[in-house]
Amino acid sequence: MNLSQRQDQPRLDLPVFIPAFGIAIIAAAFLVLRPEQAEAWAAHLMSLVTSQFGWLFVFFGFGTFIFALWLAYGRFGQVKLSRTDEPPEYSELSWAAMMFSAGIGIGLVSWSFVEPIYYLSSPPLHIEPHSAKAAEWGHMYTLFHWSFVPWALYAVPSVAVAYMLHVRRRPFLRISEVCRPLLGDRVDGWIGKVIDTLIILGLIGGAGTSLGLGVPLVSSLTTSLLGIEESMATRLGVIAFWTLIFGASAYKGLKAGIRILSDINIFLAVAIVLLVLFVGPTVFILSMSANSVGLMLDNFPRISFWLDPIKHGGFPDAWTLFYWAWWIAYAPLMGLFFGRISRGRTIRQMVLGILLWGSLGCISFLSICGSYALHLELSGTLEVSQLLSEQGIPATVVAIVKTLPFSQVVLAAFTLLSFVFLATTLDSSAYVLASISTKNLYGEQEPGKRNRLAWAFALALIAVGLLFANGLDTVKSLTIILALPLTVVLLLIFRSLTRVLNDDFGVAVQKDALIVAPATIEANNFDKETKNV
Ligand code: NM2
Repeated sequence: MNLSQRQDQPRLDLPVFIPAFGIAIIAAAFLVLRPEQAEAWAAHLMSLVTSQFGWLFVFFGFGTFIFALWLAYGRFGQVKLSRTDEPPEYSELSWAAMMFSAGIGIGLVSWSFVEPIYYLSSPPLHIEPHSAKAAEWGHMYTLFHWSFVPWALYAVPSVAVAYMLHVRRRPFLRISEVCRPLLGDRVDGWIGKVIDTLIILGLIGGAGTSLGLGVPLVSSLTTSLLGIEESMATRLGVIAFWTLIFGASAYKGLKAGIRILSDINIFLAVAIVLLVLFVGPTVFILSMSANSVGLMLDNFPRISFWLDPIKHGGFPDAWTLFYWAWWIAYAPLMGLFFGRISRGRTIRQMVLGILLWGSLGCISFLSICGSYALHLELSGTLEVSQLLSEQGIPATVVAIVKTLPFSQVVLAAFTLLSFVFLATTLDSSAYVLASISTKNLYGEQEPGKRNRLAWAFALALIAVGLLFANGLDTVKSLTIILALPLTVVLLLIFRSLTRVLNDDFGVAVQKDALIVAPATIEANNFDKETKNV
């Protein structure tokens, strides 16, 4: 093998891997060894970020939503994400299902029953706690935090990746590559490394919240199913079990198995939600859902920008900013995945598909589960809000699930659902972390096994750390702090997308004669920047 061949082999990208992995390990060690200090630091940094940059997050979220609409309905909406006239690679339904199971995870199950209950006790916009208005707004706000702005945050980087992958035909697994139209060959230098490192750190922050929420929940569900005591040991057991599964899947190629599990998960989620809808207070659930749609339509700009700048009550910081940060943290990862599976769609089909299917899925799930929990509370069947403040999310979720008929079966299904959601989110996170920290990884090539295991280990360590520095706030802080620099990276990606679209199609759309056929594409000389094809 000569030298140039050897240089093209996939290998660890040390300038990306070392700082990112180092910071992850140091953060995890700090959480384990000095949990109280870590908690205090995290709280301090979080309040610094939210107090100084809250405006940035809300402008960014709303701006991304408007940008997504412009992509769909603006001049480039008809651009097809492919070089040939082929139909979309996947049918609409399997495309939507794949996106949903990748884009959503343990977070949905954790919050579905309890988020409106939190808002009932500490409502937005200084509404009277535990009032009827607090219940209505609490229900709506949950849907707001999981629908249009969030899915737009996933949609835009996905279009950028899809364009570079299927039209420019750059075979890559790194986000820095998406910035090539803007930054040119500088993405091969330190700027590219910084972009990739920030993306890795952001994703660790996002996965941290999933772990911080998911591990105790899976542990509580499993122990309650088996009738044993929940403890630190069972939580550590969940992490160990997950690391084992991940190790096996990295070594034995269990990808197909995980894929089947994730398909089963969609069925389980639909079955559970339908059960809740039909055995629960159906009319109340449907009325709350309709009511919240109206409330949201009426107040969308208001709540998108509400920052409570005078009273500083803390609601936007703890919720809206946290949520935007959490979605931002996962956006590059989802961009890589959604971009890959969207060949053959137009930009409009892709953006509207992501916005509508994603929002519809989340709104249905959260609206049904949230209304059910609110009904339990308001009818006095179960003191959900008291349970939540005294015992936390996992115990409350278990108690709510137990109010359903066939509770053992539902509990088993819910446990499986949560476990698989946690496993698939982490599996894909570790996979992408390993891909980004590998050089010269093209097409369908896989990142090295040891690299994948190293990231799985780092995530497991962070999960352990978060168990020590107990508290939802530490978890949330980690996400918000690490997502802040990602807003700049995403802005670069967005600008890069408009640049490349203008370069390739600007003339065509100005003439109002956009014909996206292979011949036009060849004439546009797309390959001018394409290497390694
Ligand atoms: N999002 C969708 O754990 C998870 O559910 C992963 C979380 C960003 C809120 C995704």
